[in-house]
Amino acid sequence: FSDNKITCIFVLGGPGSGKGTQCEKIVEHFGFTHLSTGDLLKAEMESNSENGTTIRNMRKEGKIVPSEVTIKLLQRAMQESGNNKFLIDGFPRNEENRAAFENIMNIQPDFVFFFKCSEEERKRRILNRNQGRDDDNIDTILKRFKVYEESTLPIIEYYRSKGKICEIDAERPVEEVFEVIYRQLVERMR
Ligand code: UP5
Ligand code: MG
Repeated sequence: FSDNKITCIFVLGGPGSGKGTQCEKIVEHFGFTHLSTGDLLKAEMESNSENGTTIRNMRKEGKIVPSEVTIKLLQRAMQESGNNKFLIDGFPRNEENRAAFENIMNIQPDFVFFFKCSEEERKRRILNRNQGRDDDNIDTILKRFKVYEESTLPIIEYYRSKGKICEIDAERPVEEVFEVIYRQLVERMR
């Protein structure tokens, strides 16, 4: 990683695989700005913007919001951060997201963390989360899982074919997962 270029790491993995949890820990130790597109979209929805209704409806069905909406929010957050090192959590989720990001932003990820975790464990985690997320009900959870399998797994395979996947066993306890991530980051940022 050089200082004057943008460093970008995508963090992908199924709903409940621990993307947000691990990104927060990475931020404590490395100088990244953490941008969860799911959180950015939720904030946009709650701000009563013109896209609010679209986002609310898509979230309820676990569907992927069109990239023009998501990328606009990402661009704004990246500019406002004043940083040049980004952890982009939960994006790109499908081919349309991926192509639009690479074309519009002209940024390629340095690499992609892929959090591998069984559906059973992810379901358990989300149902235990209990933070009042509008999409943490069993109906929507199953839809999110399906969309992930159909649309996001192919993106992971795309980056694997480019040699950019850093696969993490995300089934283990939070601290153990983070130890592996920490070592990977130290190694890759040398
Ligand atoms: N937990 C975490 N790690 C654990 C561990 N190792 N062991 C035990 N427990 C662990 O973790 C989930 C829960 O598990 C927490 O309670 C945590 O304490 C515990 P979290 O870190 O929140 O997992 P994460 O992978 O971030 O799960 P999240 O539910 O956020 O994933 P999603 O990908 O489903 O949600 P996101 O917010 O990214 O997207 C929501 C919706 O927004 C999507 O369904 C979609 O409709 C829309 N969206 C778009 O359209 N476009 C986008 O680009 C992004 C989102
Ligand atoms: Mg999350």
